[in-house]
Amino acid sequence: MDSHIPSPPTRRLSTGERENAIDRTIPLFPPAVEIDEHNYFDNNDPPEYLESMISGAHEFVKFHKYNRVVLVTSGGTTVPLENQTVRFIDNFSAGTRGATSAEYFLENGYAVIFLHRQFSLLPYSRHYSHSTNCFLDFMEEKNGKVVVDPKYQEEMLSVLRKYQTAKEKNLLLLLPFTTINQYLHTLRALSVTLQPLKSRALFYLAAAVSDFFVPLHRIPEHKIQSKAGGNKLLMSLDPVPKFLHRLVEKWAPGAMIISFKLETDSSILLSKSRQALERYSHQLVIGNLLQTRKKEVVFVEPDAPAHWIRLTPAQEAAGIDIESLIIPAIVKRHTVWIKESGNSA
Ligand code: PAZ
Repeated sequence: MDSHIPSPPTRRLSTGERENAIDRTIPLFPPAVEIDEHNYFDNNDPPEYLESMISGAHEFVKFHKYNRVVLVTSGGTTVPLENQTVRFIDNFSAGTRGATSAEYFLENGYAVIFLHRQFSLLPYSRHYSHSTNCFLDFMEEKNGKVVVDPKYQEEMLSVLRKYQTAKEKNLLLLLPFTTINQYLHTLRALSVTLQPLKSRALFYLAAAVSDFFVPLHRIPEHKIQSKAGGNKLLMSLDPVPKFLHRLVEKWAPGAMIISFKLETDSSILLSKSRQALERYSHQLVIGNLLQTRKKEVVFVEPDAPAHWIRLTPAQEAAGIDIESLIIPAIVKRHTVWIKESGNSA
């Protein structure tokens, strides 16, 4: 008897084909307008701690009322899938760009508000945390006491001094976030807090902010259960409103605003950066590619050709941070911005 066993249907679970992925070539979402701002902030509650956090920030800004203050955002926002959150969507960012940049801003005389993903890298401690070395590997025992291993002494002393100076002079305010909602509420409230500084305020938006989220009214309270017989979790995510234009026009008028644009496809980096600049009307977009972000970035600004900043092979081999080149270039532009605005610095 001729038995014919049918071959199983071809299953295309994940093809890796472009058309099945998010299409990054479609135009950016339109910028949020006033009604979008109301819709978002009226329907997604602020974090409970926001008021006390902002009162600390207010004191910090008062203390630095004649200085330049930079708000550095750093690390990735999460998108919770449950209100009592067991699961969430995250992204790759460790906060290296933000934490390293904050150190160079401090070196250049800025006071820094560091709005960062909780437990991501922090200025100064980044040298000894999240590394393949456990912090205990930097220590040794000597005469029954714990001391720093002599081979790390010199570098650690230099880092420690800078850290202590920042603390003693009240130059660094660390403010954490975890979710996209916490980030957006805090960013808006901080922007308003920085308004008295006018052009002396600088925004350096390096955080990797989620593009999609689950709005409060659709988020389940408890852990999503797997059901017998069901093997798929289908979710629908809304686009996160693009508030950069609101920030530029309403939340922080007069401040200098810099955003980052991350891409993985080098052929669209420049056009996407230019598009963001035109769309949000701010002062500078710093484009970078995931693969090369630690050794090259591109400055895209109005009325100027794109300007690449690159580490030389020798600088790369010597472990020079690209942020040591990026920040002085920004400081120059900020000085011009302050002068042109007629504000004293
Ligand atoms: O945190 P990290 O140093 O690993 O990465 C930094 C970065 C790539 C997140 C940052 O440089 C950046 O591009 N931020 C904006 C990302 C975006 O386009 O939303």
